[in-house]
Amino acid sequence: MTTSPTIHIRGACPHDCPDTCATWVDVRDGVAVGFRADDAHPITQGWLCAKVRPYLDRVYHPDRLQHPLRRVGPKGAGRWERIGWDEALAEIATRWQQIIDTDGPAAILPYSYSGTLGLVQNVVTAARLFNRIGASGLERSICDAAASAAIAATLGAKWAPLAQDVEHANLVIIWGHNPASTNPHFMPFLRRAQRAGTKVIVIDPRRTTTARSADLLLQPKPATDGALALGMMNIIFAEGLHDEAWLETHALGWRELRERTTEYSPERVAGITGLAEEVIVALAREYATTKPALLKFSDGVQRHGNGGQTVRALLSLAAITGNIGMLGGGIFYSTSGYVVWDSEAVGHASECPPVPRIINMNRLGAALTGEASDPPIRALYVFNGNPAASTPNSSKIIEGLQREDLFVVVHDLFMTDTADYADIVLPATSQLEQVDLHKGYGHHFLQYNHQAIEPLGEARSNWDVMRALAEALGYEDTWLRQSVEEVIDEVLFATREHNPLLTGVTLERLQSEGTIPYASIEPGWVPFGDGVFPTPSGKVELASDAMVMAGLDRLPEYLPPAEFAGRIDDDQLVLLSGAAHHYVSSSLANLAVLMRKEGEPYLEINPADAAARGVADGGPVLVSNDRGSVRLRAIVTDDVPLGVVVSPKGPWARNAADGRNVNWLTSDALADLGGQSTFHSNLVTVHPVETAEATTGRRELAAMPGD
Ligand SMILES: Nc1nc2c(c(=O)[nH]1)N[C@H]1C(S)=C(S)[C@@H](COP(=O)(O)OP(=O)(O)OC[C@H]3O[C@@H](n4cnc5c(=O)[nH]c(N)nc54)[C@H](O)[C@@H]3O)O[C@H]1N2
Ligand SMILES: Nc1nc2c(c(=O)[nH]1)N[C@H]1C(S)=C(S)[C@@H](COP(=O)(O)OP(=O)(O)OC[C@H]3O[C@@H](n4cnc5c(=O)[nH]c(N)nc54)[C@H](O)[C@@H]3O)O[C@H]1N2
Ligand SMILES: [Mo]
Repeated sequence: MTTSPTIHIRGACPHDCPDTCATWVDVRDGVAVGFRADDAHPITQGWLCAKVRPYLDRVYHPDRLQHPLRRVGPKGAGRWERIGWDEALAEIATRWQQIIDTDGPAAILPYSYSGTLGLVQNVVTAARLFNRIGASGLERSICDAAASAAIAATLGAKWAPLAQDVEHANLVIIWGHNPASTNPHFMPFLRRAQRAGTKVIVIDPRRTTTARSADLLLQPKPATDGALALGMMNIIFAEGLHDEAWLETHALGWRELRERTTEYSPERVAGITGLAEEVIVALAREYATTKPALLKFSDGVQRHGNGGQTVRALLSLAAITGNIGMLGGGIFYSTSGYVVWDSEAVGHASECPPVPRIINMNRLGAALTGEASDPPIRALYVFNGNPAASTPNSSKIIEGLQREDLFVVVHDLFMTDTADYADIVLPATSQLEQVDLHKGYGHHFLQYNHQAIEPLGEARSNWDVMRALAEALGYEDTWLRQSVEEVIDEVLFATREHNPLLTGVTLERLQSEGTIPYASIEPGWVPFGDGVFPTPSGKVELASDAMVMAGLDRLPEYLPPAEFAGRIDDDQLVLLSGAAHHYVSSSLANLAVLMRKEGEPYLEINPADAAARGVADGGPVLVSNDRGSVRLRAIVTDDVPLGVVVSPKGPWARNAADGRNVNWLTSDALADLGGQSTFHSNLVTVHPVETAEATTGRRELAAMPGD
């Protein structure tokens, strides 16, 4: 017997994570038999995270959708018939055309976000066909909108240092961010720095995995970080620890900011944050006098009603201490601003009708149930997303998805919580079955993903489905017919024209080298190192007219989120719902090996809060608020402080006994900036399931934000 040779094909991890790992797929006889990390990649460094290591379990999962399906029973009843692609495409095109004729193209809403982050299978697919149709636009603000807008206004661009350069920091503050779970390939660099003497401080209400290995953990009350940062600045200015020379040259509005910070005395900030005055003073002094100091945050800290102003306050801290533009110091949020794909090449919008209206994705449930009325949404097309599981205020979304007059198409690899409510379900390829180009948001590399195996069953990639739908609708534009490689070539060429970081980057080089660093960015390189900021003034804008236009104060300020200000019941706890260690949002949350590791969906609760409610460790609890309720398993732990409970995102509702997940509780209220989601600004009550229906008396007053 002869064995066929194993071939090795370069790829990129497509999931929503700053690491964007470089991978290898080992293929024998057309079957993927190995999935590995690239040893040579400076960030991936030869290892994959716990989530992605068993990736072939996802690719060859027995539940992979293999062919198009049409609903035969009532919506959500799970009864389907197999149909062919031609029939599916013709039915979608006919229904959409009818809707366009009666209600106009604005009645069609595409919904997509982060299933894959690839240029073609995500960015371009989300734009071209829907631009051509003139469909409703989607405001993609579920994740990072407030921080992105705050950074654009203050610094001008989302630029960050190289992960490797954390070794030059003497102090790292990780603020409302859990990289041990959410940015794992940053951790070895942080550890190395720590061993060489860098101090690491974590600021998070929860004792996270990241916090366990830090030198210090500070646990402010949720959503009070803006006040903490302003309080630190109060001390820094009062003690003359600010860098006046740097501010004079590089910043706009620093004197106004100094004036503003006088409102945030250590005493007042201690009252707001729950941290002791001495702790706040010591933190301010340490941050201002230990240089370089790196402030690393991600998205958790901005997912509150006051997220935009909170991020402005964090950025201001780095500016007033002159840390920006210094090797080892500054702000590490995201590297995504280095290469911004040329939007005309991506979407060809100038050749299309104008976008008739934009629906905020966080308001999907509201939009489907009446908020979008002129015209009402009649068709929803979901790909790269699982809103029934991942978008806030799920019960509204389910209510909307059940509308008899709404035509829902879902394109996914699996029968997800959202696909459950579809009229037509289309099977999608996995990353191993498609071609794409990726750029990391935590590093400085482009990654090319080659197709490694043939599509499973009749699965098709996002771009292939878009092309087929364009054809079924009769559009003849060449940019709706290109191959994936042609799309990459076009967007790369257009972007390279105005971005020197892509100098010398070609499709051919990407295909042969797989990983290509941005030109001229290498270890030791410092963002904003030349002191020039791509803002209107060319300076760091601490006071900002753009923010006034966006409805905020000119200066950073602290206001409690509306959800907390409207608190009516002292029995309520603040629910934080961040990333699960073993899933990426709801993706991968159907892999048995990962579900075993993550365990049954849980709620972490402080021992005193548990005792006050008769909640036992491991026992079932009903967690509720006026948006809904969900049953979870209690984990009684002092990893969470009094007044705070934690339940991560990710678990699928359809796998839970009550058919729900944590997003039945989360708010679809928008934050102060960018139409941002507010996943962490939630008040809930918690009861053991036995007494869930009983009315409970008033409890001891728990520590709450805003107190
Ligand atoms: N394993 C894993 N990795 C992921 C993801 C995943 O689902 N799983 N998701 C990916 C995506 S989509 C994103 S956007 C990123 C998110 O990356 P992160 O922002 O690192 O993740 P989160 O867990 O959402 O939030 C981080 C921390 O914010 C804390 N937090 C909440 N409210 C506050 C507050 O008011 N103040 C402070 N100081 N801290 C607060 C939470 O306790 C949490 O520990 O991760 C990406 N990586
Ligand atoms: N409670 C709570 N909820 C949250 C958050 C939170 O912190 N707390 N975080 C929010 C954040 S930051 C984010 S970014 C969102 C993410 O929300 P979504 O973008 O909706 O992400 P997922 O839930 O992972 O769903 C992605 C879907 O895309 C599918 N998919 C993957 N690859 C492909 C492909 O190539 N083609 C097609 N057609 N489908 C594909 C996957 O199988 C999966 O079902 O979740 C948000 N939800
Ligand atoms: Mo996200």
